[in-house]
Amino acid sequence: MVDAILGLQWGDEGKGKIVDFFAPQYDIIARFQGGPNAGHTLYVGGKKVVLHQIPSGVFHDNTTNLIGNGVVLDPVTLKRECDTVASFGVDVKKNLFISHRTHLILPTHRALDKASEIQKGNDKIGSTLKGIGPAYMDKTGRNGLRVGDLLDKSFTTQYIRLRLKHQRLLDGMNFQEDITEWEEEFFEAIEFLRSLNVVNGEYFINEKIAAGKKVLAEGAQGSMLDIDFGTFPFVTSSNTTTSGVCNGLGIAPQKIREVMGVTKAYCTRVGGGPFPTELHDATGEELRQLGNEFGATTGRPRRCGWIDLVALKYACMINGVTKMIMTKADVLDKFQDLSVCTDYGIDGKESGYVPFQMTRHQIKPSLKHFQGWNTDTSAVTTYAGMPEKMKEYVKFINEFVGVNISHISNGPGRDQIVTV
Ligand code: 2SA
Ligand code: MG
Repeated sequence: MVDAILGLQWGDEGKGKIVDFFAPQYDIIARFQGGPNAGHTLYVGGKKVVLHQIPSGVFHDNTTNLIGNGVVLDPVTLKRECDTVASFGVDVKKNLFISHRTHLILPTHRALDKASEIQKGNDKIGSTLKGIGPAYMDKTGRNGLRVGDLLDKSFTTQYIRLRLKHQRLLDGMNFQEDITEWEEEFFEAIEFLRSLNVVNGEYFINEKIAAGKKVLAEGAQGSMLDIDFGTFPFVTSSNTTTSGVCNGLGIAPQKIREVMGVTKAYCTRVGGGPFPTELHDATGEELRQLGNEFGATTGRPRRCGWIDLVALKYACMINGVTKMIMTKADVLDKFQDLSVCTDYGIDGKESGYVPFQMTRHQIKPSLKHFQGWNTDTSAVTTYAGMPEKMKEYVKFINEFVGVNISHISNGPGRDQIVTV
């Protein structure tokens, strides 16, 4: 049996904390897509840790953590993360497993990512520059190198061949970057990677499922950044939605039970691209400050706005969400008034649909206003103890989207989460 935790917005919904919260109920936590572009923030013994590629279950005893084939893996970042995790006394050689089919991010992928963004100029995606897009291009273009290739004697030859191809592309883009240092680090890191548990991921996970083990699939980024269903081209290069769980781990759809969708009580986006409910005013700034909305990987300030129920309903449909988890509800504690978007005004007409390409239109969100609860909720431990005005807000969202919120996170702490 497999449950999934996925982001329903543009990433940074607080999935890391939620996975960490639910982790004790599972035997295996598995990442199925994305790579070092993710930034999953956890608090372990009061200390902040940001994970990028290692599943967020790694700090729990008795959980097995799997990096699935759908991930693109940067060995350098992985080694650094493993060092961090080891400083908390976790032995990754015991509880971290990596699929042999996982594609590798090479130093030249990162250079290509940078070159592509420069070439796009004002239309740049706002990529995290971790080499994600180029690594997935090499996967679908059938050129990429995989973790399993590391165990082959010809790896260095294959590496040099691919680097040469990248070098030609970079020359064509008139982009030069000295990758000598990256490459040194890369070769050190792959030595380390070889010492980890590289497994036949699809058999590994299916045999565990057959033996009755419970799997939690941990999504990265969010549904609106999905390569197919997100705000293309301002998306990431993987399927961040439920279907990605099947492809990214090698499991069949009927094995998936709960799909837990995580949404903030408001909305943020980092990088370029459309964001209908974005607030460019003091309220947006207040959300950013109160919510500490800065990229966990890049430190970039996140764009902030009201919750977008048109997009949320769409994300629930695509994912087959069975329950929603609302995070950062406490960030709204100080607001007198709140708004939610219930319709898009597209070319003068109201629409409840996410359009083909948001950038083609000037989208004017229709907002429904709510009175804020204006109480400090960060220490509340039961839903009954939450302010009535928050309950009205939650009820409206549940009814609009057609899926219920089952948990509300009211602070970054492990214990700050309330069951509805
Ligand atoms: P990429 O690097 O090619 O995947 O970028 C493509 C777009 O996807 C967005 N993206 C993200 N959005 C939110 N959070 C992400 N993770 C980090 C975090 C980001 C950070 O947790 O904060 O630290 O800046 C993430 N990863 C990718 C990205 O902004 C582009 O719009
Ligand atoms: Mg994040």
